[in-house]
Amino acid sequence: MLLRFPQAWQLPERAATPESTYWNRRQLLAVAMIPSILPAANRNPDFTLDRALTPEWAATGHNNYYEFSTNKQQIKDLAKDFKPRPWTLEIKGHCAKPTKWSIEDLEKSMPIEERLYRHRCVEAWAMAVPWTGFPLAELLKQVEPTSKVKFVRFISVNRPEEMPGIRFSGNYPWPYYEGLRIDEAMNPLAFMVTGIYGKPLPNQNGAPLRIALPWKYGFKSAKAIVRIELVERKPDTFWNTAVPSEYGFFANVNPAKPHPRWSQAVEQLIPNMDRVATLPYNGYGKWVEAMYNGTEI
Ligand SMILES: Nc1nc2c(c(=O)[nH]1)N[C@H]1C(S)=C(S)[C@@H](COP(=O)(O)O)O[C@H]1N2
Ligand SMILES: [Mo]
Repeated sequence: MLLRFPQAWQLPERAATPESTYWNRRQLLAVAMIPSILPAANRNPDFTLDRALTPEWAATGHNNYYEFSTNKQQIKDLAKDFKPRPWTLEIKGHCAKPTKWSIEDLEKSMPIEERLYRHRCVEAWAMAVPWTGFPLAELLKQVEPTSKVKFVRFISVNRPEEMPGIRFSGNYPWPYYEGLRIDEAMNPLAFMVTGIYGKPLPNQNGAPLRIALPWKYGFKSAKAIVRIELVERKPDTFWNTAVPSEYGFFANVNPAKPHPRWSQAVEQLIPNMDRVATLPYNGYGKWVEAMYNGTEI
């Protein structure tokens, strides 16, 4: 019988080296590698999921982004030449310190973390993804809003030359714009997004900066945001202006309130379209219920 003894080069490094030497060397390597890799954002343990994460290819290949197309599968291709950098975000309106930042300034100065969030489109498809970003409240605090501020407006970029959907669907009120009440904007769930699956946000998901509001239908979460305005009056919003009978201002996820053309009681998880019961506030009642006193749901 032939007994086979592994050669040193066949052993895992762990087995051939004393444990402490191995780990020290690993730590040195890790330190040496830092400049060449993106620092991984810490995952915030407060946000857990009741379902599997959506595969990355599905979440980045099935999109709504009318500036490019109404065809969800084509947006990825149509958006590939969009230039998300250089980019400036401006905050103005009723505040002590109106400010402009480059996207790099935000990535450096804001407390970047990862959150697992559900995402529910008003059309009834849904996904669950790891977003990277920072709380909107942290950003708004920087400009010192005055007591006049009752609402916040978000304005998306307007680049018809890079966005065929703007060029060819002329009757929509471009650029895309959305709004929140100030308490909604300051809610810890309202999250500014710069990445997904630990990578920079792809163009089709709203690079370089979009918002995620997981208790509301997806259309409230504007992509490619260039300006935030702090205002006194309830602002108009893109979909409420375009089709007021179908899309409201609050748009909190509500299984009991059907869309005029379909039920909202069930949602379908991309990519397999598994059917799951829709939850009030998309399952985020614990964070947001108190803002609405039993109304708007
Ligand atoms: N500027 C802009 N933002 C937008 C939209 C859009 O068409 N334009 N679509 C909204 C809708 S309806 C949804 S469901 C989400 C989709 O985000 P996702 O493609 O990253 O899943 O983006 C929202 N934000
Ligand atoms: Mo949507």
